[in-house]
Amino acid sequence: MELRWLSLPLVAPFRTSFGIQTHREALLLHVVGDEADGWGECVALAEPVYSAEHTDGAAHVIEHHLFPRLTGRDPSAADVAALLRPVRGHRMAKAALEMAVLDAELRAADTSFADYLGASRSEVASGVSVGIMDSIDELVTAVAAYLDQGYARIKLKIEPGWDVEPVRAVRAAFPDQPLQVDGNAAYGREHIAHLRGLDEFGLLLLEQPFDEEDVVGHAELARSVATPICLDESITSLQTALDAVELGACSIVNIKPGRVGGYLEARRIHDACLEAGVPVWCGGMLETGIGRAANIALASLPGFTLPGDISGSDRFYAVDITEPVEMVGGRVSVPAGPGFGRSPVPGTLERFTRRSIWLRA
Ligand code: OSB
Ligand code: MG
Repeated sequence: MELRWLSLPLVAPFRTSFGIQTHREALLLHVVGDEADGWGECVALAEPVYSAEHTDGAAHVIEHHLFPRLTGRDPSAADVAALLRPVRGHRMAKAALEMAVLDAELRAADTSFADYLGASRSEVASGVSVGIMDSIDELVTAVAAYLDQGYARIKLKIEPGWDVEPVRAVRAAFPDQPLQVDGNAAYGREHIAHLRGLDEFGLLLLEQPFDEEDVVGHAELARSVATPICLDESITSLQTALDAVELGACSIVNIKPGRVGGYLEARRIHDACLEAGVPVWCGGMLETGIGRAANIALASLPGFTLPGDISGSDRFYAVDITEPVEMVGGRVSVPAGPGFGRSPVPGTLERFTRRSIWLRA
């Protein structure tokens, strides 16, 4: 297996409550199988500011703790999570490894991920996540441009000092557009009364305002505001998803395969939420075409009833490392090819690769 560190420039800086990104430091895994190769993408960010994982940490864990647990076993993707279970946490690292194995396995069987999942939709609704900006005018202009392109839903990043007024301005400019906000854990329970100020804007949801560990705080918030609460950072597994719903901490779940340890666990969360009547949607981590294509297939399962953070490749990248994901009329197409449906374009991959190492089975 090969590990590749890439650096892709973003079309514009992306600012959230936890920092400003100008590049995507991506980590790709390339497994060379007997019958087919497979690609995985680790969604950890360059710094551990969204969650505890980060790119170099994930690479270290994959090289020294995860990959050695698979060598000599030739596991099926369905066995990977169990083999890696002795290692605590590091879910994004585990997810990337399972993803690469699953891609190779599906390619060998000439099966698409959507067919493997049994999903039936051929396209899914495409939303866009809009960063924090320097002024409200700049934000309204950016949102107008995304709506002109056709995006089916707008998500605004918020933080203390950038919430009620920017949302008021966007809502006033676009009274009927589906709109939601994401606090990325920048708030605390002391902000509950303030967050009630968002209730008048008819938001689809308020995503993860409090700390990852403050599930009880989110339950208190959910009882105190009219806007539905959705959790992102707090949902790290099927168990934590079920617990959060049972506690009343959220009524909607953001599913990010990397955050929960892989696409197979993501599928289990989807199934349980569908059964429980809890709407889910697919989050994003500025994936390259590899992870973006995989997310589209996942989001074609029937419980994904809200538009995902699955925009076209050009929302973040002038040049993607794969054939780009295209958003047309607010929708993106479910890949039909084998595996996750996208592979790196060789020259482009080399152009953005900073470093690579081989791990031998
Ligand atoms: O909280 O959803 C988030 C990006 C990086 C880390 C966390 C988040 C995000 C986004 C962007 O909101 C989603 C995307 O990839 O479009
Ligand atoms: Mg989020």
